[in-house]
Amino acid sequence: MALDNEQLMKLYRNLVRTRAFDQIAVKWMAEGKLLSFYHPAYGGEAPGVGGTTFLREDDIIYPHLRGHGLPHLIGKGASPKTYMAEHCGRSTGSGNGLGGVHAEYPELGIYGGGGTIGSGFPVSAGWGVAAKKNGRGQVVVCFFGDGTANRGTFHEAANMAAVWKLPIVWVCENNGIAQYVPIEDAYPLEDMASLAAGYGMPGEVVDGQDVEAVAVAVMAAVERARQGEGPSFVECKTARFGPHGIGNPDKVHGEPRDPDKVEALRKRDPLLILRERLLNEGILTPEDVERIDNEAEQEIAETEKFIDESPFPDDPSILDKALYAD
Ligand SMILES: Cc1ncc(C[n+]2csc(CCOP(=O)(O)OP(=O)(O)O)c2C)c(N)n1
Repeated sequence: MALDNEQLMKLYRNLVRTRAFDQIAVKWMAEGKLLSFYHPAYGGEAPGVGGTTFLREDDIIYPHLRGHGLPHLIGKGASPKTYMAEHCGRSTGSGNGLGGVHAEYPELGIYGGGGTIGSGFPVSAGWGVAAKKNGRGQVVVCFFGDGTANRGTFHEAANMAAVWKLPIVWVCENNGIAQYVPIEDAYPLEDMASLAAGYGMPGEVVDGQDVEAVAVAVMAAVERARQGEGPSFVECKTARFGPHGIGNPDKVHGEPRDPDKVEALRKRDPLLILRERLLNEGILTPEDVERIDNEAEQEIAETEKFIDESPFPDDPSILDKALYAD
């Protein structure tokens, strides 16, 4: 599947919006506006944006922790306004200000998350069972990091998904480091996608800095799942340009990351790679670049106003609403 110009522009816009919101989250965290912790998506936005932008509205996703799912939520069409309000603990947030970093947009197939990494695997398998049973052709896309793939929950869920041919796409965002642990200390093979062979599903490696390559690979796996052919594994080789989380030292093995290596990673910025390509091919003009940047800035200004005007939750009865479905 090749993407048309309109689809490429959609990816570009979502990357720009993701980058802008990710950067403002870091700023708001420093200012104390953002109440929860934050793990920036910076440099690793393409798997989330590429893997969600062309999903069906009723497809289900489990977002990765980077940017607390901002790339995935923006790609899926969720409102960054209500998500950032959630991060800031406001009652207008997607979880009434009680969910913190976890987003809930049930109408978009986003049902929250968990702080325990790897908790997304079994719930994704469960959603896969539901999707298979209801016959509506929904697909589940579960995003996770390389370190998270080493949790036992992945292997249980991957096995069940394969045996029952569940409509699930496992998308590994491999940035080569799990907080401070380099992948070579935690995983014996070159590619995480090799894990797929153990469960009899296709495993593909893509350039995770090329958002189009991600979108094409994930959507092919999604179509396969929709046709009833079962799960697939897509590994996106990506990067993180900054520290694991705000307030964490940017270290590996207790030593600062090699600045030359970080600089080399930054040369492969997913946003700039796509921008350059679209400009070279005349799909995007310099005026478009400015307009899209301005639109993102405008969206942020509106979001900030919305947050500043939103109260913190203060009515205890909100807990009933949060715990029980109508
Ligand atoms: C069970 C569990 N152990 C440890 C943590 C703390 N923790 C949060 S993110 C993270 C690293 C995850 O690495 P990876 O899956 O590679 O994702 P990355 O952050 O590199 O994108 C760790 C250790 C946690 N949240 N849950």
